[in-house]
Parts: sequence; structure tokens; C-alpha cells
Amino acid sequence: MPTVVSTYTGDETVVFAISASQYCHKVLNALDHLKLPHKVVLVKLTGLKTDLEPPHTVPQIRWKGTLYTDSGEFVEKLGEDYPPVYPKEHAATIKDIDTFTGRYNAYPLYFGLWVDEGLVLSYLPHIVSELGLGYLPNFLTSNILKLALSGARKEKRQVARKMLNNGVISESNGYDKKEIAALEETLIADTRKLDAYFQSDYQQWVVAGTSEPTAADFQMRGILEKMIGTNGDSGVIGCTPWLWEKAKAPRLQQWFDRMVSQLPLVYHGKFKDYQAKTIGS
Ligand SMILES: N[C@@H](CCC(=O)N[C@@H](CS)C(=O)NCC(=O)O)C(=O)O
Repeated sequence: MPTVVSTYTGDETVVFAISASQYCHKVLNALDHLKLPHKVVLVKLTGLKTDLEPPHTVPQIRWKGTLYTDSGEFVEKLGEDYPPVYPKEHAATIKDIDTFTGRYNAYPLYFGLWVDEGLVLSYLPHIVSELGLGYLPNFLTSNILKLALSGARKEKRQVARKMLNNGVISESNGYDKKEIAALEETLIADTRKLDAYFQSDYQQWVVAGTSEPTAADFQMRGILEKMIGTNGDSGVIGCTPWLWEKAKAPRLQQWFDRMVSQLPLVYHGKFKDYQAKTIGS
């Protein structure tokens, strides 16, 4: 069976995306920052296996006739044409930040899927709208979906446990408020570590010494959208809206607000909105 992705064969840049994915945010940020024209094709959560090519994850990107199935590899490739998004002299720092934020990614899994408040605030409305169940009363969809998702929630909680590997999430799957409070503490500590990438109030971008956003800004912004943002026009609210208040990370917050206002995340109705930027212009 041909996939949706395989039906695109031309040279235009196409991003196959789910609008609440941090890695999709990262790719759109990079393309938007460079003002590179692109089309966004939205994939349904239920269409990952049928619409996408292996490994059936989003984003998948057609760029200059080649398909990329990893956001990191794609942004690094973009850097060959537009060096400031992946400056070679900062490649090691960008990779370090990638590793740290990749681990930090366990928090949206835990707080957005495992913790009831986060699930109800963040992912459930998205799933309800994808399934076209918006006409049902909230309590009904909420209870049915919580039940339907119980296997996936346990699975993601265990994925988060392995990613963080900090001894806080237990191997058993009991719903434990003490565990949630303890993980809140490590989330706050790790968010302060993100804040520490900003060495002064004047550092504009995540990697010190850069004069415009790089792959590290795009990656970090994508993940924070899941915690405290709005995920652009996707309508998915971040799962820990209290994060800034508790973490007290003013430089990170200031940078995040700047990224949001300078590079709005637009998924819907986005086609060839931009003129391609020519190198050196
Ligand atoms: N390393 C990949 C990770 C992509 C990824 O894990 N995407 C998630 C969404 S944020 C996904 O598609 N998950 C679906 C699944 O694993 O079934 C990248 O950076 O592109």
C-alpha cells in the first residue's frame, strides 16, 4: 500500500506533521526562521502506521527531493545550506543540548499523559477533537478515554522512567501523588538547568555566542511548548501551566516568550506563504 508520504514526489518542501509534536515544532521553527516555503500535511494520530514511512514517527520531511525521517538529521542537513542554524563551531554544544532536552522530553510524557490534571488539560481535548467526539459531554469522553488510554499511559510512564533514570518513577504502575510531587521537584531542577544555558540577561539565544537561533533553540522551544506553551495553532495547551511560577527561570521564560512572538507555530492552512531566503541576503 502506498503511504500518503510516498504520493509526494516533487521538489517542494513538505512537512508531514502532527500539530502537537515537539519535533514537528522544531522543524517548522527552522523553516520559518529561514523563511523557506513549505507545505504542512497533517497526519492523524491514528494514521502513523499507514500514512508515514518507517519508522512511522513525525515529522517526516521532503526536502530537495529526499525524505528525512528524523528532525535532528534534517535540521543538521539544513545547516549545510544555512550554516547559522547549525554552526559547526557550536556543534558539540548543540549535541549536548539535544541530549539534555531529549531526556527532558520524559516530562511531557509523564505530566501530559500519566498525571490526571495534565492529561485532561492537554492531550484529552486534542484526542477528542481528532476522534470527532466533541459533541459528547466532557465527563463522558474524559472517563471513556482515560479508560481507553490506560495501557498507553502506563507504557509512556515506563518510557519516562527509563528516559529520566533518576529513581523517582517506580516500576509499578500505581497512581501515587508522592511520586508526582517528587517528579515535580526534578522537573523544576531540570528546568533551572535549561535556564542556566543563558549566562547573562543579554544572551539572546540558547547557545552562547550565536547571533540568531540555532537547532538548539528550535529543539528546546519545541519541548517547552508541550509543558507551558499553546503548541501554536494546534489548540493543545501545555501540561504544566504552573511551570514558570514554580521553576523561577526568568531568562528561559524571557527567551521562550521571544521565540513564541518571533516564530509563531502555524500548522493549519499553511502553504507557500514565504519567499525563499537567498543565502547572504
Ligand atoms: N528522533 C525523532 C523522534 C520523532 C518522534 O518520536 N516523534 C513522535 C511524536 S513527538 C512520534 O511520532 N511518536 C509516535 C510513535 O512513536 O508511535 C525525530 O527527532 O524526528
